[in-house]
Formats: sequence, C-alpha cells, structure tokens
Amino acid sequence: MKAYAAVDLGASSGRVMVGRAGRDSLELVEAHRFPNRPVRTPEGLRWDVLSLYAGVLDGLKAAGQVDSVGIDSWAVDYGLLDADGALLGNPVHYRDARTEGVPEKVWATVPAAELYAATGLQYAPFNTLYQLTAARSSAQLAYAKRLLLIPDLLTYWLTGEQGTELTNASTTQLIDPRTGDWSYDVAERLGIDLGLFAPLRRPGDPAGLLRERVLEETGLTGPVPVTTVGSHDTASAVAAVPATGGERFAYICTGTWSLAGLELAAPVLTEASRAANFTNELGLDGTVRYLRNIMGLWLLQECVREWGDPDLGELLRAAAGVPALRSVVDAGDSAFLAPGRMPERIAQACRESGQPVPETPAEITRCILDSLALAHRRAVAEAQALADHPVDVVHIVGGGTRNALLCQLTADACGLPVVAGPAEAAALGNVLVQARAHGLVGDRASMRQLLTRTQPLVRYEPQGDPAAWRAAQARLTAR
Ligand code: LFR
Repeated sequence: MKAYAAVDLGASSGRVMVGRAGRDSLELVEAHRFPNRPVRTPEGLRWDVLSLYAGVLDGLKAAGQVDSVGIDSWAVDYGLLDADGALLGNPVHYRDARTEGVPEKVWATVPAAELYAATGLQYAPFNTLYQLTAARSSAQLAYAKRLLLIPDLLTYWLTGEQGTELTNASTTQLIDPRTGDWSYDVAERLGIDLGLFAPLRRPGDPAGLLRERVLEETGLTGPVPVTTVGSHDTASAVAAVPATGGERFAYICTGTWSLAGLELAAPVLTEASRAANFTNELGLDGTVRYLRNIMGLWLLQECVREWGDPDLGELLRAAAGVPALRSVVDAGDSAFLAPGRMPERIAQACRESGQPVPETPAEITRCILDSLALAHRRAVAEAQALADHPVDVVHIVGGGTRNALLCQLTADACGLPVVAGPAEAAALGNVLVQARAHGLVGDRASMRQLLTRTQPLVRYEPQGDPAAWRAAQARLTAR
C-alpha cells in the first residue's frame, strides 16, 4: 500500500485527501478541507491564492507521510511571476468582469470559426486567451516573465520547478487539440507571448521534490516527489469515471459546474460542433474531453447563499414535492455566470419566457434541478450526434452524486440509466494518476476497473414520461 496526497481545489473549497492504493484496494480519506473565498477588491474579483497555499501546507501536514503529492484545480486562471519568480498580484477570478466585450475584439483578428478550427475550444468569456487579451496593456503583464496556471503555481511554490500541465493548458485556448502542442499561429496573431508559459508536462511526469522549507513547514520527511496529474480538475474527474470495459458511456462531472460529454480519441472540430459550443479539452493519454459547460450547482449554491444557508437536505426534500417541469431556464446560459441575486435572475428568466414564476426556495430549487437535468439531457444527446458516438449509460461523478433528486431527474431526462459515483472523482483521478506513475496500477482501463471494484456506486433507471422532457426542451428552444 502506498499513500498519495491529492490536493483538489474547487471554486468554493480546497481539500487535501490521502489516497491509499494497493493492487486491489483504493480508499480516500479527507486530511483537511479549507474554504476558498474569492475577494471582491476595488480592482475586481480575485482569488486569495496565499490562503489556498496555506491550506495546502496545513493539509500536507495533516496528511502525514506520503509517497507523492499531486495537485488539481479549476481551469483557465493563472498567476504572473516577475523576473525573480515572485508573484505579481492576486490571480484574477474567471468570473471577474474584465473580459466583457473582449471576445468580439479577439474575433476581429481571428474569426471565431478559425479559432475553433485551430483550438477546438468552446466559447467561454473566461478562456485564458480572452483574459490575456483583456490584460494586454496592464503593468502586471508588462512586467511578467512567467505565467503559471493555478496548480502549476502551487507546484512551483512546493518544489521550485516550473511547468505547464497539458490538460489544464488545453483550456487556455492556446493549444491545438490535434497535436497537443501550442497553437503558435493563434498566439502570434493575437500578440500573445508563448514564452510566458513554462514547458509543457503531462500527467505522470515528475514535477520536482518538496523543498526543504516545505518539508520543515509540513513535518514530512524527504524526499517527497510531486507528480504531475491531470491538473485540470475535470481531467482528473473524467479519469475517475468508473466505466466498465467496453461500456459506451457519457459522463457528467457535477459540482459548481456540470461538464457533460464524452471521452473521445480525436477532437470534433466541425462547424456544427462550434455552433453547439462543445469544447475539446485534453484528457489523460491523448484522449479528448468533448463536453459542454453547464452552469451546474452554482445556480443553487448562489441561491442558498442568498437565502442565508438553509438546510440543504430539507430544501431538496421540499423541492422533490414541487410539481415537475413547471418552469425551466437555460442552464447553459452564460447570463448566469456572474455571482449575485441568483433567485431574482432565475425568476426573471422564467417571467421573460412566459412561464410560471417560481417564488419559494423549494420552487426555485425545483426549477434549477429540472433545468440542470434538461441541460444534461441536451448535452448528452448533442454530444452523441455531433461526435457520432452513441452511448448506453451516463456516469455522474463529483459532488452532484450526493443529490439523489438531480441524479434521478438526469436519468429521466436522458432516458438512460445513470450510474452515480464517486463523489470525490477529481481527488481519486489525481490519486490514480500518481499511483500509475509509480507503477501501482496499469492503464486507464485498469484504473477504472479498480474504481468499479472499490467505490460505492448507485444506479438510477429512467422513469416518468419522456414526452414531458421533450416538451420542456421544446419550450426552451422555441424562444
Ligand atoms: C470545473 C472547471 C471547469 C472549467 C471551470 C472554470 O471546476 O474546472 O472544467 O471550465 O471550472 O475553470
């Protein structure tokens, strides 16, 4: 048995988990969880990356002696370093408003269709490419000698070594998904200096050893290697989809976001795929994560925050009692991206589309869950059609697996069986890639077999009237 520390940073909390893996066993224990509280400064919304780093150090201390450490987090965001390697300012949060109006400027130089053909990335205002364009004339960027994506920044602080992990780099919109290398032409036309990025590294590559100071701080005995994992949390989560061999599956990684799609051998770069706003992010072993970003449980998290944090279990029970599909909103709409006033914005969207306006927290919660299930249905159906890749089952992984109502509604909406679990997919994917790098598990398929043998999974069969979902979908698309 070996022990691996998986640092997994989400939009609202970070955690350090210890995974113990053997040839036929895999268990995960939480060593430390800490809040991730973005700060609204006079300049805009920022990540408190120092408090995250402190949380990582506390977590490693709580984890105790481990054989390796791996880090994953949300995508697209980065820190800039000066010539001495010191951080220039707090990393900007992807929900910050600085990219408003920027995509249009980018498309004036590289038309959106060309950008998609070259990078395969969905349109999302927060893609690193748009963030860098928004920052073009900032003093920070002028002084910057290095750009490190969030997990790479923390790895650098832990080990002193710099790199750019590929699965996360693929969310910058500066990578060609066919080659897994930089999209030199796009960068050049947009005046983005690729020299800012450290050399690419891949999941499984060594990322240095914990520095002396870190060993002192955490009480660990060196040498402790840091291993590159799928540092984009969604890449790690997809690696931990417990698909059985030969199964044709779609996946939905649920949490703050719902990322719904397929694991493919090659990107889909067609115009139809661009129009449907599917993304081709890179996964483990040269795979493509062909998926759509759906607003996810963010919609509910924001409402719950507004309602003063009521008991979630009770809220979900009450929502289960509300009549189904009375009103739905487009959970893929980036109008819901920014924080604040979420119940009001959802009510407004229902009002504008001539549907009954949900009023109580239970009604709004039901509206959100129905809308999410509907968005899941649409993404799963469209991904299959666009990639010509039919599936028989939908795997739900991540925090949303704890929401039984959402899982059942997703099965009903998709008209397919849903297998839910594991909840801590990103951390498990992180652990498994470390275990693989150290020779403990074999290929991707055997990683997944280990998950199916060791993790509790719940199966939901589709129920109810498929016509009701078709009608709700038609109501949304008619507008
Ligand atoms: C999920 C996620 C998504 C990415 C979004 C923003 O945590 O990583 O995959 O699109 O956050 O970075």
